[in-house]
Amino acid sequence: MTTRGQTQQFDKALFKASVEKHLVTTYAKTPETADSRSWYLAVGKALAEISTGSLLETEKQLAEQNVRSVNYLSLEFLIGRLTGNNLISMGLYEEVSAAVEELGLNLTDLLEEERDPALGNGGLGRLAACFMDSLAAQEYPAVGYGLHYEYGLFSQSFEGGHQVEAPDAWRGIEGYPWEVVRPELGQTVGLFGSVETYTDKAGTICRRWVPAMTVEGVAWDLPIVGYDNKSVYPLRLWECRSPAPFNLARFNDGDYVGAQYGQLEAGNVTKVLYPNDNHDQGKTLRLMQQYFHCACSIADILRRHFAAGNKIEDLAKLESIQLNDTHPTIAIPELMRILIDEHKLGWDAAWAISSKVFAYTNHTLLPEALERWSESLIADMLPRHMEIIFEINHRFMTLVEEKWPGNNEIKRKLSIIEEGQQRMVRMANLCVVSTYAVNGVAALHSELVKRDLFPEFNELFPGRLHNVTNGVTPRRWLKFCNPGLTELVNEKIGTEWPAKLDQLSGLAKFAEDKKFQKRYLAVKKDNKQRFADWVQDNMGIELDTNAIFDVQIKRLHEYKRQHLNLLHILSLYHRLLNEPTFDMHPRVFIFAAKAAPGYALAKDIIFAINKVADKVNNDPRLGGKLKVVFVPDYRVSLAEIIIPAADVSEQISTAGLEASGTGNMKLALNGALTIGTMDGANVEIREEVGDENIFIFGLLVDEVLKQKEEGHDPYRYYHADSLLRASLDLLNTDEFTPGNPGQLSAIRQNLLDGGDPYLVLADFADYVKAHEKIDAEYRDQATWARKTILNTALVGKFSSDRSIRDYVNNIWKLKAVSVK
Ligand code: GL9
Repeated sequence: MTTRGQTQQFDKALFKASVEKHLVTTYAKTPETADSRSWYLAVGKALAEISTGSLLETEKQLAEQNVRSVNYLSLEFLIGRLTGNNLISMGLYEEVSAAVEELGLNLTDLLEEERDPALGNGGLGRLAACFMDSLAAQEYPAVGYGLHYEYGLFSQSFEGGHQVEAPDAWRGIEGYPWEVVRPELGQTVGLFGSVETYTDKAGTICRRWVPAMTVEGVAWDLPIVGYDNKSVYPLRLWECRSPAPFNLARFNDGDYVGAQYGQLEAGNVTKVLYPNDNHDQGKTLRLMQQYFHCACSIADILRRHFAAGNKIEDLAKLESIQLNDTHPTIAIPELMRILIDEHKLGWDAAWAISSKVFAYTNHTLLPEALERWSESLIADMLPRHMEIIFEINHRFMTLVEEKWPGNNEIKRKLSIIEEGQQRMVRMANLCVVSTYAVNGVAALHSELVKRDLFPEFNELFPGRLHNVTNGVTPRRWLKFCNPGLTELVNEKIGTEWPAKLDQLSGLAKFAEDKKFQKRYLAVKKDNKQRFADWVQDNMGIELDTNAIFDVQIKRLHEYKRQHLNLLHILSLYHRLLNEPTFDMHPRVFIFAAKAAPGYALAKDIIFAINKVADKVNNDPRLGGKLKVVFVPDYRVSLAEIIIPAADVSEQISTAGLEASGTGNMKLALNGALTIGTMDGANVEIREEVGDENIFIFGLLVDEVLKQKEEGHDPYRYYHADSLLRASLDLLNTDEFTPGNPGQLSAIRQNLLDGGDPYLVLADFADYVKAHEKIDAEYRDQATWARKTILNTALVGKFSSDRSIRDYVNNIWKLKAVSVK
């Protein structure tokens, strides 16, 4: 264990006293009456006391040195449990484990008491959390700005195979021990009202916003503890304390979010996270959340700037603001408004600052995910901002006219304002026009952003479009979640790799080493057992750890094609029962996924997988060769058990649609072999691990586009491929829903008569072939061992430390500051 960082100051006796003090004074329990949860809370509070001190000290030193920093604005930070991870970063894991043992407690059990803060939907929110971890680990000055939702992503259970959502009160009754409220940082945020013209003392005619109402923002800080150093950065989450305007509930009739609000006046703006994945719902309250988040964050950035003694003119020199997707785009007109209306800068001076402060990350090409807000909604809620957006667009259109004189088609295409029945504001266009850097999240995705999404912007603003391939933090996604592999790796290459993941390549030379192979496979087996025990305890399903654990864990979405996986399972079921010569190594198909509450087909797919699971898990004719497990309530802490146990990683999106993926990286790092399409970061994973150590199948991006253009005919595949036909037709029987045929036919219907929008049928045959290859290669354990070891060894590139260095060098231009 590390000896730098906070370790030196640790005093076991003092720490135990602090835990006991918090148990009594903060949680009103005696050591005799305390249950495991109270002890966890007290330990968390005692640790938070240490990290809060470091947070304040970091804040102080950075302000004194007045260094450039990045502000990461995101509506989502899917941080997962903090206690275990912060212990690792603080270098206190063993010490605290020993201390709590003296109190008669077991640290591993205590850590299980922590509820996951689920303040995000999936990859985009988890990426923000990994990035904060890597910023702190490398001491690049940063503040994360998000929202303090009362309810995080809904918790999921199954009733009769159907998804049921329940609110997620992640803070519990006692509050979350790691957070600290900062009343002195409170903000007041205006809404609605009108814009008035007035003449100032100098005789200038000015515009200003007169809001009709205000709400209060309260800051909560969570500590982002730097790995093996003394820096602790704030993740600052804004809570709205005032009730939302009561007529808002109207806009949310009958839906999941509406239900969380209950009585009209009960809800405040930050009550609940919107549970959508790659889908824009356009709800009024969501815009209000976005503006509330931006207004509080921009005001806080300016507060820090002025508190350090700086002038407004120097803002772009000292601050960069990264917009995580278009969700915080309204920060741009908000800063312009403050610069012009409050600091009295002229348009050009204000634009010179603003356009050098903001940078934007695009996370998706899916058209249904690109945010557009109706002009009338923005004009109503934020009238001054709408004026500013019009002015930005007006000036931009002049630029377009200069470049392409008289070309109205290009103007219509690029305009921030989309004309139509109801005029809409295109937030992505606003971002590209108003930022100094735009990036995609994997090489392929960034190319497609340039080629297909913003080709003319690339001509207009050469050099503005970048790539930064995503990454994951090796602290959580290897060192913390996989202690067995960590120990083995430490023994072979030393202990520096969690901060220098490229060093994993030092394992490659052991890939053929029989002894090492055996130990590596033994670790995998232990991890499979740990997960199998979890499944036995929580779901009552028995798993054989000799089977191939084949894992697809991610949000449920048609483009991610969980239904392609399902069709393959149905094909195996069919062959086991109908092909006397068919043989396969035992397989466990493991799914975990939440569906957006309003996404009917996604819920149908969950139901179908659950029904198929019920049948195959109990069908003696299959000889235990086929098991299907749909683990409920997918969340970060579950991923931490599933990923180390995976043999196969399913990354099977339609090519061109998964911007990057990050689960693919975590799984490869933990030694799962990828079966995947040439999509997102799969392309770069293949580059790193080599074509022999990954199973690539399916249409390429341009083949997908061509096939769509020419008109994809699902029935052509259906008639030509008898295995596909048999698999699809099973969905029309009552094989899995005894007595109720047709309960699963919506999926078949969508694929055949719905036109198969994600080309599932086009990739089916190649997918089946790739799985046959996996089956054959797994049976040869030496081959498999070599491949799985090489996956761990060769994915060092996908550390989020490298992603952050890419941002720092190419976009943010920060210098690391070591806190003393
Ligand atoms: C996503 C992309 O779909 C992923 O491919 C990408 O890895 C992540 C992070 O860049 O961003 N965009 C997006 O809206 N989501 C992503 O995961 N969805 C959720 O976060 C639920």
